[in-house]
Amino acid sequence: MIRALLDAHGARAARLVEFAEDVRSGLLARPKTLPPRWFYDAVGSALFEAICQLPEYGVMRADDRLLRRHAPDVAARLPPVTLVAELGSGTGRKTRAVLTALAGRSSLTYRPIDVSATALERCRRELSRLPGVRVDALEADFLAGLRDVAGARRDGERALVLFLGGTLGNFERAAALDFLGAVRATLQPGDALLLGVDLLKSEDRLLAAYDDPAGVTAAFNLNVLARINRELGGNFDLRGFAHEARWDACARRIEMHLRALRPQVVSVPAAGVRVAFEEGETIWTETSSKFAPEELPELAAAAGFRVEAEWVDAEWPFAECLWVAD
Ligand code: AVI
Repeated sequence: MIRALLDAHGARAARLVEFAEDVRSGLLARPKTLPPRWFYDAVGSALFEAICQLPEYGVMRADDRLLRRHAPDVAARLPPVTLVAELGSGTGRKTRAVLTALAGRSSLTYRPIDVSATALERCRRELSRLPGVRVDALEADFLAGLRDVAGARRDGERALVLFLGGTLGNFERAAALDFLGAVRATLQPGDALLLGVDLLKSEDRLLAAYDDPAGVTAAFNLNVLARINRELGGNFDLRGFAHEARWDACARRIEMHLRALRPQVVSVPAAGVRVAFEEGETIWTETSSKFAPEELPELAAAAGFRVEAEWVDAEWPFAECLWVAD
C-alpha cells in the first residue's frame, strides 16, 4: 500500500517535471507550441466530455455508434481475445460494448492506460462489474503503458489494442505512422488493433466542430494556460488570449491556437521561462489531422498491419478500423 502510494507520488512528480519541460521548450520555440496532452487535467477532461455532447462535434457520437453496432462483428472476426489494452481509455465509457462482446467468448483482462488517475478510477469502478472482465488499470503515457502491458503478458494470451475516439489525428501525419509502428512493435503476429479515425469532411463542419458557438472548445483550449498557472505558478492572463481554430487544406488538419490579444510578457517560474508575446502571435496547441478513407490501408500496411475490417459512420464520416498484426 505504502509502496503504491510512493509510486503514485513519484509518477505525479515526474509528470510535473515533464509538464515544466514541455512548457519551457514549447514557449521558447518558434512558432510557440504546447503539446495537447496537457489539456487533460480534471477541468480539461470535464470540458472535453462537454465537447463530446456538442451538436457540432460528432466524433465521439460516431465512434460510440460504430462500437455499439459492430462490437459483435469485432469479436466474431478475431480468435478469442484474453487481453485488451486501451490507449487513453479515459473513463472507459466507449469501451463497454467491445468488452461485453469479447467477454462473451472468453474471460479477459482489460488494461486501460491513461494519464488521468481520476478517469482510471471511474473506469475501474464502472467496467469491473462486467461479467468475465478483470480490470487492471495503468497510469501512464500510451507507449510506456503499452510496453509495460506487453512485458507482463502471459504466454498464449491473444491481445487486442484499442485506440478509439480519433486520437490518432492528434499526431502529425508522419508521427502517426511512427506511433502505429511503435504500437505494432509491442504486438505479436495475429494480435489486433481497433482504431478510430476521423475522416475528411467539409471545412464548415470541421470549423464549427472546433470553434463551437457556445465556447466550450475555447474554454478547453484556454484551460491549458490556466493549468500552467495552477501547476507551474504561471501568470497568464486568460483574458489576454483568444481561441482560434484554422483549417489547413494542404495538410488536411484542423489547428487550434491561442492568439495573444495584446503585447504581453508572461512568466512561468517552475518552467524557468519569461516570454514576450506580440499582439496576434499564437501558441499552437493542437493538430487534428483528418484522413481520407483511401489513406487507411496504406497506413495499415506501412505500420505492419493488414486490414481485417472497416466500418464507417453514415452521419459523421468516421472509420472504425480493425487491423491485424502481420
Ligand atoms: C481527443 N481528440 C481526438 C480531440 C480531437 O478532435 O482532436 C480533441 C479535441 N480538441 C478539440 N475538440 C476536441
